[in-house]
Amino acid sequence: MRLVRNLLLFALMLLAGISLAAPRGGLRVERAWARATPPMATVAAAYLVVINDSGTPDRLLRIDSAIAQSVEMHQSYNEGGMMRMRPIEGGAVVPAHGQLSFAPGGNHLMLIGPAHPLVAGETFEATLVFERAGPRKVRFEVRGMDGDAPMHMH
Ligand SMILES: [Cu+2]
Repeated sequence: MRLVRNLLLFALMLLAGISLAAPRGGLRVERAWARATPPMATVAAAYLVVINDSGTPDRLLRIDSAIAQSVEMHQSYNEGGMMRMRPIEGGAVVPAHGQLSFAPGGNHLMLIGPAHPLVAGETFEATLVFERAGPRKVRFEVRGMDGDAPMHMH
């Protein structure tokens, strides 16, 4: 009996340990995709949503990927009726119980100097580096150029 009880206790401890370790920052990355590019494109736009289920804010510091020379986080803003963009400095905040959204028409990821044209149906990998949650591998799906938003200008 004692052995059984000890085994049960051990199993409970294991479960507790696993449930504590599993959420790791409480972040989920969803809807990671990039827009297909013409053959000679020098930039490409990519999007994703980071959902924070925890009560602690985090920050997306940078994105590493072999798909481009660099990946910048860009913020869109309106200047005298013109939509313009600028890099988000110092990382992008993922609010507690909230989300960080990069979506067409708003903030976006800019792939500077793509290694090759992005072709619809292909995928590529990138690593998101968070201040608290650390590195996260994410797979982006490339979608056709005739997507749900117009191409934006640089
Ligand atoms: Cu941009």
